[in-house]
Amino acid sequence: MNLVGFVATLALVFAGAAFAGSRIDAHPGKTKPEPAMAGEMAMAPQPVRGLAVSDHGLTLELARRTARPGERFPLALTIVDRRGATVRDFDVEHTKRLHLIVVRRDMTGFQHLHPTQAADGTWSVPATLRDPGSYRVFADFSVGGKPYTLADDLTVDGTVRSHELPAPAQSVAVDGLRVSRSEDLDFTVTREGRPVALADYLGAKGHLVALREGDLAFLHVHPDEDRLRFDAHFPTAGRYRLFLQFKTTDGRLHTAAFTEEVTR
Ligand SMILES: [Cu+2]
Repeated sequence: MNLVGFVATLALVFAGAAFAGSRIDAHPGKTKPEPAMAGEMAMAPQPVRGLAVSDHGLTLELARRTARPGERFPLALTIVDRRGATVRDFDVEHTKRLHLIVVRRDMTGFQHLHPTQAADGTWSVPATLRDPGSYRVFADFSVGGKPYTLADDLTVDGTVRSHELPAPAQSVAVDGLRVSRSEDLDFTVTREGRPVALADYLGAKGHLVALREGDLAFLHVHPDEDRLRFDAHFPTAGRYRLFLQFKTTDGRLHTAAFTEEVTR
């Protein structure tokens, strides 16, 4: 490599670090990246998760990796350590010890499940995957204070009809409700124009999962304590699908999905 090439590579690495370290407030269609401060530059960029079946010594093992469309089946898995021993002790995160997110590769068919653990350490939950296609299964948990998001694919045989990601929108309709968002991921829920009261869900006003288009990288998005507001740090430009879940006071759980376009 010649010097010019070396300098260009360094500049690229530096630009990458600066970008990853900067705070991005994403809006549909535009962003306003704040200048990266010296302190933020020193911070390790927020790692994306959910791209690997194995990480830091733990591995996700699905009991089966195929299903028939519409068939109810036990979606079962174990988390094993380096020696192949089943992990049994999990920390409680968002009121649960293991969160399972299932979504088709085109980001349709989103499900958020909470499996139960058998005495032998196996996690299982009844699941139904309606449409054929390749599904991503994310196991989100924490062991010994360290968070993990491991993922594997599960295939449902049949003719696949893929869907394009919907365009970004300021509000979406779900279950007779209207969910509106602000530029900084502050959400409001209304019914016929009037605010709707929300019950707590998983120890907060709501739960948000963000997945990146293309590789379905999984982002942890942290909720505000008493509002339907979230603090997201998108690692790269691109399109993301946001899955917002909240509970109304009648006990029903609702899922509203938004497309987020993060630009440089
Ligand atoms: Cu969960």
